[in-house]
Amino acid sequence: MPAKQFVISKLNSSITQVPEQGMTKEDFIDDFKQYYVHLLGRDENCGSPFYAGEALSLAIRDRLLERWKFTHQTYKNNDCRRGYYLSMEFLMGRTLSNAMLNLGVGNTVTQAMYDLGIEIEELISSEQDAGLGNGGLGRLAACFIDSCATLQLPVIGYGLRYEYGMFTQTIVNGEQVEKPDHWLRHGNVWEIRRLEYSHTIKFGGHTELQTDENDEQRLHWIDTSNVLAVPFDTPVPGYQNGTVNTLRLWKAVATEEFNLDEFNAGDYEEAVEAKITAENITMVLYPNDVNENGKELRLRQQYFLASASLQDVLAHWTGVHGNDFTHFAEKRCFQLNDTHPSIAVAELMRLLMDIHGLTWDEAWAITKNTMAYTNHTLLPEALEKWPVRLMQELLPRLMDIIFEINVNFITEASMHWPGDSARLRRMSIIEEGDEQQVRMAHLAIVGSFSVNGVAQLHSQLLQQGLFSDFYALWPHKFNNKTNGVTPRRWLAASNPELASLITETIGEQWVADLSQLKKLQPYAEDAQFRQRWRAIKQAAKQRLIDYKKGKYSAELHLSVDALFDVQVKRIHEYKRQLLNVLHVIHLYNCIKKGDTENWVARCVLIGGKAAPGYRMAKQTIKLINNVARIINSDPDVGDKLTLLFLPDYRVSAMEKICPGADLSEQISTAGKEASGTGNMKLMMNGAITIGTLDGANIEIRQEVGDENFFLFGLTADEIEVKRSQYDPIAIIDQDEDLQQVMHLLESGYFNQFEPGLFNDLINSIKSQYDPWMTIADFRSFVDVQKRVEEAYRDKDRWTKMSILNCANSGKFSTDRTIGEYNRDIWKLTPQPVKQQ
Ligand code: B0W
Repeated sequence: MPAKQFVISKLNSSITQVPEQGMTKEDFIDDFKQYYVHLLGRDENCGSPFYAGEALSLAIRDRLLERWKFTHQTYKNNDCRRGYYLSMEFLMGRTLSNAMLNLGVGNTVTQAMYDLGIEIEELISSEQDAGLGNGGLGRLAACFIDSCATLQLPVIGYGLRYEYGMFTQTIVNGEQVEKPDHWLRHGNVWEIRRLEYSHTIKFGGHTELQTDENDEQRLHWIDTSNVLAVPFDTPVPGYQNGTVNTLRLWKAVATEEFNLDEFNAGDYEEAVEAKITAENITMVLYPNDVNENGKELRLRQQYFLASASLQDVLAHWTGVHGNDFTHFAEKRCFQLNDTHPSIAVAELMRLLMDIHGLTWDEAWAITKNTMAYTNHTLLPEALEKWPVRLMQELLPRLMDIIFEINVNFITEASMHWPGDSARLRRMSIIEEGDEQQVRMAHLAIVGSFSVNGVAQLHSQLLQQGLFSDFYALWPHKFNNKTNGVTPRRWLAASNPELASLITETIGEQWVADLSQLKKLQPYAEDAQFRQRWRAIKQAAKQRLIDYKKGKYSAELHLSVDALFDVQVKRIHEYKRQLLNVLHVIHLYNCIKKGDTENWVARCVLIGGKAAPGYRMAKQTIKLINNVARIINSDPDVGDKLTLLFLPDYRVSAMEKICPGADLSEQISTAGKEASGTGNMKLMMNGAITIGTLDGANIEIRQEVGDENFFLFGLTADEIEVKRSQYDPIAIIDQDEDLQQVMHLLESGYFNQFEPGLFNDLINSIKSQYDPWMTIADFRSFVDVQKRVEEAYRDKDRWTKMSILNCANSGKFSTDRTIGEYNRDIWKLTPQPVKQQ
């Protein structure tokens, strides 16, 4: 229910009379004290940085709120076309330092806190990560909304406000142990609850034909269990441009009438249970990443997000245009972040027909002209399917609509391929079999005007493989949008020393136009510049050591002169952390054999979470920790080699890791990593990639040149050709180094008191059916690692490569990615916001 107009207009007039909050150091000190003392009730005796962080965040938030309001007004006044990014994940991380940077008050605020005897870094570090995502897909959504605001595009992010985000990972006896992440325990100063924009979401019940007042028959979805969707808004500031967009996250709340009914019937327990069931919907993020899932609660989450967001957009529309949807498709556009919110296709049909009275054809024309779908993975285990039975039970009206969409679609496709029943069966939205299933990707493709992959190779593989039938039918729908990362968080904020050197050298425009980094290229030849670059990298490595040493044992042999070799990402077989471990064992074996001529000291850092039910991934973590324990305590090794598993890898950890990385491990089986985005963050911070021709690695290599990239491994085509005669045992037999590595592993050297512990892992890579073909790439990986060492020994050469990697990372800004989404798909007009 919108607030009454007269109240708003009064508020408006009074607000414009309030002077804008000041931006001087003194203004921040005043506001900080005000919040610290009067709102939070703290004084100088409170030692915790948490409350000081809250007070400062509130002072910053005030400045965002003003700009937020002006941004709203601008969009409203211009009645502009708008975009909506629907995503089950927004992996935002921390907010304070990013907000300071984008507001342009970093130095002022740092100084203000300093004057109060407070280290700004302490406040920044005291903030909890908002871990509302698994990995790349969720972080991409967060980078995207940062870029939308920076490009001044009218885009709202819609997601779920999970009470518990991605679990906290602890390591006990080398094994991953998951702890719940109750990130909202101490509240969240950045969010604003907007009860007045709540919506009701239906589940269950059944449909019934009823005759309406115009004597028309209409389907009604009745006898449902309802849940309330309550929005919480977070401001999303653009980079120093006055724009503040919105991230709107939905929380599930039991409806009052629902509980009252039960309560009045005298069934208190059932009323409580119903409340718990309802509120469970947004209780916890599923930590599965690209692994198998299919839980009913997950489908409830997906529908809850889709329905709440669409109702919100339609309520706003009818508030301005009444029930006239003639221009809706010209003015609105939805981007579906993978299939997770793709039930939106059917839900928009339902809302337009059943609630707003449009005909099927009118509703379908709107739906297929407003929905766009991004695919993020080719892995079959991640392709979502929902049993028809489950959908009929939970969302009966939606299932009816999906059947009808499918009938119309099959009719269209059969005109294109008359009699080709095998193809039609392949393409159908409904998969036949023991149990009928809804193929969500097919629903998303049929219901959208755009389908994109997230890197060139990935989009090409979609067109030639997974979606080839659809590509043949509708080639115009398909396009590529190579991923990016926001340079604000991933360079300007996380690596301030390097950022200052860059700004001093080429000016400050690179922060909002990353292609400017190219201007650094000539400086790779400047010895003085190289020296400064190297000093900054060494200092970052030292900070990383201090951070790790503070957290773990002090006896570790860590030196800034060692090569910092980094692989941080979700643990998955296709990402081949195992290949990395095989190489580490090989290096260890060389040391033990005394084969250490021209040795380059190396510190291998591996971090990432395994899905709690993914056995092989969890064993990989255990293996890394066991190998680390042996290597790090072997006196023969000393400082030649260190292996570290970094527990609880997350956004704020990556901000610390990126600046200190030398080598970026991107070693997935070719054709399996859709894009990768960690590869871009590391490149931007001057790390050099060792990688396969997979995902965005290919484009990274194109940008930086072959001589500044360490390429190895089979290509995606070669992998598929070799798969049928893959014989890992024969490969092991012919490679002495590999034989010795396998011998160490199989002899139980790393699991002396845990016999047989790694048998499954060992057997998996020795199997001719190993889908990830790890053994196939071992030799070429080890050989190119030799070339890495050779390059690293030549400090000047390495530093040049590092500078050139950063200088050529401009393409991998999400400003470029979002620019392309907008040019090809959304077609929104930038809306500059005037400071009023
Ligand atoms: C994430 C979560 C789930 C789930 O919870 O069910 C399923 C699939 C994903 C997922 N994540 N699918 N692909 C990704 C990653 O997306 C990023 C961003 O595009 C890519 O860089 C990665 O290559 C891809 O694995």
